[in-house]
Amino acid sequence: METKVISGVVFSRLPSSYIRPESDRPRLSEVLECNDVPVIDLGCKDRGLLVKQIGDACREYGFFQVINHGVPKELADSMVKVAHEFFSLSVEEKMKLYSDDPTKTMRLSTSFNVRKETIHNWRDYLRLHCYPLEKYAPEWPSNPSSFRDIVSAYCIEVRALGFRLQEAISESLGLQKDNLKDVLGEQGQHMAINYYPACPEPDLTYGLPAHTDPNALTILLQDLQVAGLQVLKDGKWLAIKPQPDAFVINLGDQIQAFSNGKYRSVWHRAVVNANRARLSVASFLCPCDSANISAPKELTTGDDQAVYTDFTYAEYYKKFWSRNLDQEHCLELFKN
Ligand SMILES: O=C(O)CCC(=O)C(=O)O
Repeated sequence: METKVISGVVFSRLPSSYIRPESDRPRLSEVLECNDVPVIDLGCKDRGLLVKQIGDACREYGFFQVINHGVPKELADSMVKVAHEFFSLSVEEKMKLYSDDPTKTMRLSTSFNVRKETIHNWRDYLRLHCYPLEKYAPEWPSNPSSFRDIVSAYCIEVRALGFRLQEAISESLGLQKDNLKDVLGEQGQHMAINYYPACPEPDLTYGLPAHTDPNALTILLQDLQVAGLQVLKDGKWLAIKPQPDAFVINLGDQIQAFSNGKYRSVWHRAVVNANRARLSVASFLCPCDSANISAPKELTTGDDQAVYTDFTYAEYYKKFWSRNLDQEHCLELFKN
């Protein structure tokens, strides 16, 4: 099939290139509603308690939600609004930005990696490099006209939030607060604005199939109106209900490696629905390419032998994009 954007195109049936084999469908009726995802109040004045809550969530779930996170509500709302406006542009306008080359620093694309995959996913996405802003913002879409200003302001706030979380995560491992950030080096920042149009046959396909994130930390802003994110816990898929004024935080593969496997980079997926389009904004903090990812010696002593070989982030990222999204955990390929 000629692959191009699906937002703004009307489909009465799901095209065959999106249909998963029977053994690999979302089985939506078996998914559990998850009401006990940790919701962590970052405004908590008791640092010890906050760090403990974050450590427990990282160990048991690999993801959590945060409230009182410091990102102004109006800014998060504007981010969602301008993202909707972008995906409401005409197909012709959007196609001007289309590329299926994952090395591009700004592109509108569809599915996941259309050059590699055999079955497509019911998603369009705008992928942006965001750090340093002065370098990348000038290449972002200029339509809608407010896009660059709103997204730039949002990126600055989200980066600061990510760093605060990384400090607490480092402390929760019994380390100095800057230890994790020091290993990750000058971090890159990417954004995926995901748009999942209403799907004529949502039982047969995914918005994004199960995957873990290759980066360090993901900060996800979800459309409040339409759920779709699911997380694997103890072998069961849990539906994460969007929570007002909250971000979902996912640990990525690099924090799993840094923590010597004590914390989990969680499998997650996005499912689609027949009635409404869904939008999410994922911000990824990524180690610098030359960062040497290895667990600190405090976490690899005694019985805790190093689980993974040392690798640079550039090596890891190349391996990740050379594969299909839903293969085995990429970190398995770096085990000792
Ligand atoms: O849309 C979502 O909720 C999940 C997005 C996601 O997993 C991603 O962009 O990697």
